[in-house]
Amino acid sequence: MDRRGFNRRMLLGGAAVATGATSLSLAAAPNAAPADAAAPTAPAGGEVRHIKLYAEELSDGRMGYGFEKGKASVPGPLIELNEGDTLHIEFENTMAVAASLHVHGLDYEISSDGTRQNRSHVEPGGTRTYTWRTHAPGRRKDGTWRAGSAGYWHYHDHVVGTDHGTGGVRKGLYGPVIVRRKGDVLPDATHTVVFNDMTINNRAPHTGPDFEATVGDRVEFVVITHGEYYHTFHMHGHRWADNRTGMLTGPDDPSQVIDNKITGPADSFGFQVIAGEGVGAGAWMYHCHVQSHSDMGMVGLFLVKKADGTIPGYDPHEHGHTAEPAQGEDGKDGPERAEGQKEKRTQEHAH
Ligand SMILES: [Cu+2]
Repeated sequence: MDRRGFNRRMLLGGAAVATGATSLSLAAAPNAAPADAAAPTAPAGGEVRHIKLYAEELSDGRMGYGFEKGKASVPGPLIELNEGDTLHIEFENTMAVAASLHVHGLDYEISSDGTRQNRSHVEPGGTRTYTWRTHAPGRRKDGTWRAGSAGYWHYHDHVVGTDHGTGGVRKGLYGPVIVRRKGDVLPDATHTVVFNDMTINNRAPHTGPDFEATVGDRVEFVVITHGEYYHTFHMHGHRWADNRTGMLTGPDDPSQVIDNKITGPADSFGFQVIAGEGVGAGAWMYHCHVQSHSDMGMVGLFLVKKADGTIPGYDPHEHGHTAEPAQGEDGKDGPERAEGQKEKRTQEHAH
């Protein structure tokens, strides 16, 4: 199965029964759809899902979250919801220090805040269920408009090191959350870039992560910032809209189209691009555009291949970079996966 079809199935996952005929037909015949067919879109939410999440110490001193024991990664696994969904997360802290799970942007009661102040953290070896809820936008009884939960959000520890999780975040206890609205266009692949202090995804300088795609793929990026510094996220050859989805809704959408965005601690945003659209294949850089930061190694590659798999002008041995798979892809469907990134999309774990 091609990547497009595989990911679409993962996104729908256990929700297939609850979605309309349109989604089911798209999911059933991914290879038959011509390249210019309408993009698949997110279904309505309303599901109740249960997943497990572990906090683990990694052998190199980092800490990570993972859906399975022994599979923690930095960043943690992508968690996707549709507006209206509820997620119960059974969180197990396998570490020698207390930890927690704190989320941005979603609805949660104080008992799911993930802070010491209200005893919603988890002692070493302990387990706690955090509940995240989401809602669609709508009008309040007083006539004002209430925003929906849809957006590019993130989760992180709030306990390790200090009462703000400064030690946990520094060591890698963070990850992406995407809440989609019914009708949002679904990508072929999703990648997460976290500017954490002077690193990208806690990696050594000048070692990526690099992300692979083929010209024409719809690729989604989630960009999160943590730590002490402000950064600017820049991508070569590709642009996006500075709004909720990163995509224009039509010819009259007033959102600014950009290729560079300032981002500070705990900010998150996301967008989708068509790989190589109008510019072709290539080793397209993305990097922090603070000059000293890019010089110090806050840089990776968006490796956009031609249909035949080649990348003009690119010699991987020159850079020592290693490509990283999309979050949510299955290992057997793509290149060898980076450590701990073997989790399928969240919906796959719902039942
Ligand atoms: Cu920077």
